[in-house]
Amino acid sequence: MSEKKIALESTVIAHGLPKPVNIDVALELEEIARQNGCMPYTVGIIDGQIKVGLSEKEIVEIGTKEDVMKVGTSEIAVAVALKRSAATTVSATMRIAYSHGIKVFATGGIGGVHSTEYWDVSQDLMELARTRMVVVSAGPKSILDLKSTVEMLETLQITILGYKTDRLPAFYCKSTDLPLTKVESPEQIASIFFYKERLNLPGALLVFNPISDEYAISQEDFEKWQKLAQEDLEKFSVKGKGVTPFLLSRLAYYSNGKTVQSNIELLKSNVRLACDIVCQLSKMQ
Ligand code: PSU
Ligand code: MN
Repeated sequence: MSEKKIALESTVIAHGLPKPVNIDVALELEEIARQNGCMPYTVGIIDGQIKVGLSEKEIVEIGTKEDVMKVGTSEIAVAVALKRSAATTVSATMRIAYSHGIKVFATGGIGGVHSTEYWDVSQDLMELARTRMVVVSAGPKSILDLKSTVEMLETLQITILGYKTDRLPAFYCKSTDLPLTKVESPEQIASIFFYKERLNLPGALLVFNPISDEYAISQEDFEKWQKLAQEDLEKFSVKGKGVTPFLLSRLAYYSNGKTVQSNIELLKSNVRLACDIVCQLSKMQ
């Protein structure tokens, strides 16, 4: 039987979580994958070299150094050519992992449509539209314009499933009022993916796994902190790639670390579900 592989990304390590817990989390996620019968491959770029499976030393490097780039698919070649070290986002991680034959990927929250007054739509969506992988996340990041993100996912023909839920989860928040197709088990997810391959249908199977009750943040608390974080974004005129990391760090500040704890727990839960899906897929092949 072939090895059971899951991909993990490195932007959440370098730019999503605060130092130094980021490194502990990255290593713990890998350990959870192993305990659940899978080999973790954390994707990143070290001095221009694409790594599918960063070593512990490389994870520490990506999680510590200050000049680590954040690259989506469009900047992979830039980091390689200029021999830079880079953390890969959902889009770049998918592109690289897919070309190495990995079919299942676990992350925290996907990128999407931001609520800025100008056009800011994550590259994640384009990659999800063209690359056939199972991607497990806790929903679009709550900092996004969720309605527009869902519409955009639909336009791009991305298959979306709610794991044991028929309402869109939104990262730290367990649920919204946006409807979803519900699935009940990793078996069902694996069989939908099996048919996506069999029928030669492109694009990701995006599985939204809601954060557990214990770590979920109430809509009310989230909105309070989000308002303050958005005000800071405007005050400091942060733009482009900086937007997501900036908002996440301001939310961590205003929530007194609560959002960080939630982010860590949802990541762990997504890795567990991703492993269950890989195990089901390997039974089907
Ligand atoms: N999930 C997390 N934390 C993160 C991210 C995801 O829990 O920091 C990262 C992912 O790498 C995702 C990126 O691809 O945020 C989206 O960034 P942007 O909005 O700039 O495309
Ligand atoms: Mn953006």
